[in-house]
Amino acid sequence: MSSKILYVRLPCNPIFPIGVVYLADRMGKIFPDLQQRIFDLGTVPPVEFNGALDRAIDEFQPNLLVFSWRDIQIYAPVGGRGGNPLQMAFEVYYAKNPLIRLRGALGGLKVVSAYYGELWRNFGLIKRGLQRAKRYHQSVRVVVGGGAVSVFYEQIEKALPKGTIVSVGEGEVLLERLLKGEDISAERCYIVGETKPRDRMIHETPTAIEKTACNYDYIAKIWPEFSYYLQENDFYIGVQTKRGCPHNCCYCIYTVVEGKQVRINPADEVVAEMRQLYDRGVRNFWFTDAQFIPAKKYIDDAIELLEKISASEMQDIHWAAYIRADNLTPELCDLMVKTGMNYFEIGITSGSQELVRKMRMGYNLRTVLQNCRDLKAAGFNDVVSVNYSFNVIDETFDTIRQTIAYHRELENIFGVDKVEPAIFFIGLQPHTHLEGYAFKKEILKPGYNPMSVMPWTARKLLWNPEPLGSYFGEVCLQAWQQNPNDFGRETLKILEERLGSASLEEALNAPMGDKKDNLRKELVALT
Ligand code: B12
Ligand code: SF4
Repeated sequence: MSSKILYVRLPCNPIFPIGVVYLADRMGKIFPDLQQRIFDLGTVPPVEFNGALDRAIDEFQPNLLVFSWRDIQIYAPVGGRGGNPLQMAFEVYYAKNPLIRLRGALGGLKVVSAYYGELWRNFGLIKRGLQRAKRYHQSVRVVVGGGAVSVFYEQIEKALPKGTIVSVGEGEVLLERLLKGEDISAERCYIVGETKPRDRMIHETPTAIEKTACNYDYIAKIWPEFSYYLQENDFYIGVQTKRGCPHNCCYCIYTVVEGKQVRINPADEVVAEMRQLYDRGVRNFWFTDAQFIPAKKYIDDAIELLEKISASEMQDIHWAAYIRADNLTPELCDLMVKTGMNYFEIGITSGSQELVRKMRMGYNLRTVLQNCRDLKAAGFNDVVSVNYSFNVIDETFDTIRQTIAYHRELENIFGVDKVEPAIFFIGLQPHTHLEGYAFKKEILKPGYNPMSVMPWTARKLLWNPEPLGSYFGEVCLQAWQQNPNDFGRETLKILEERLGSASLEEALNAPMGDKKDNLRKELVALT
């Protein structure tokens, strides 16, 4: 029987479903006669999810259902899913005023029920899709994958129908093998009720594939709603230029999901893909790489790509990406500005070199500053988002002061209004060094459920351990109260008022030695 694949992107905020687009493109190239259809629940209003899924299945009658699940975690310092989950959690855990605690609890209840509601709704959609498709093909198979599945592949087993293939990381090779009827046991996957995920499966190296430009003429044929993403002209459409990240940042799982081996997509193919989107009116691109310039040795690849974009006559485009700003050169900075980079995120996590080293991030903060100066000199005048996650490992009042000094220097370079401090607290993820650290410190016990948002577990997973946890809790609550619309800047302002700032030199040097005694003394003095 020939295969008919229906790709169902499970409900998601409207982010371009680049994962299923790439999968369908690749399968279409390998199997030209294959019948495929993309169905994106991200473009469907919630009340219509069930009906729309039924209709898509009735119309297409697939015998292979590919479900793509993008995100599950909700610990973001922004609104959504019934409120600001970080704020509500902090109100419950740290507010002294019982009324605020109550408000947090009520809000938290809403967020928690929305979270579990969405989880069960998605599992329900998978089961429903399977039942419906069985009307047409008893032997229909279900495969699930995507970012959320890669992170939580071990936890979702219990909630999925028997026989579901659960995939970790990239799905191209797995789907190809499935369609060829080949053995899939060596792939990063398991089958619910038949096989178990291998120990440390996520750490297995993904198989490299040669990426070619996505054929958007083909995609438009198999995806009737493609134009939905072309209507808004401020929408950033995903384009992947490479896969993999060689770093070891203690809280990050990208480096295992995508693997440490960086695989560069040929620059000509990337440009050809952008060109097709450009011709359809797209002007904003998000390079969806874990890191656009993962290490120094990939600078030349980034230069080649940007030179080719520059030569392509797509002059009025903008692009954004996660950028390790320690890997820039003046030439690269010029090209970034020239090709229209108008937003980037630097995840330095802390402005203290000492902590950056302890978190195994491999950043040299002095180099980052120098490169930012080069970028400014090249004419970059847009917004840079700097991600700080306080209190990851061994934070002290001194390291907070250093972060303040560092941030103020970034403001000196780019301008206060151009540097957006995004204050996160890490949502602890499985298979990371930080998880290992939490086991060692007995904050978590092996066997905990990383998907749980029940208050007693969430308190540990929303990483903000004592002795500084309550202190940060109190500062953040004050920031939300004083200036909820500028939470990041307000938090830094309060911290500076309370603790002062270090000198920049202190921030940039990573002195060895134990500051814990100082921290204890300062905490006692504050209480
Ligand atoms: C780039 C990125 C962003 C960009 C997206 C920009 C854009 N316009 O596209 C920005 C910064 C906006 C972003 C935001 C968020 N993101 Co994000 N993001 C990523 C990142 C780095 C890459 C995603 C990507 O597009 N990759 C390229 C495409 C081609 O790969 P893909 O979609 O994963 O698809 C491949 C595989 O997953 C697989 N696959 C996909 N579906 C299926 C289905 C089957 C059956 C099979 C077999 C395989 C398969 O094959 C595909 C092709 O190889 C990932 C981390 C990572 N390294 O993967 C996180 C990630 C997807 N994000 C994540 C999250 C949580 C978020 C946020 C919700 C964060 C927050 N709390 O605010 C937000 C909001 C997103 C939203 N829906 O509104 C999580 C999701 C998992 C989770 N923890 O819940 C990830 C995995 C990071 C993480 N480890 O936590 N993100
Ligand atoms: S550089 Fe970024 S993507 Fe790479 S391991 Fe560190 S946090 Fe993760």
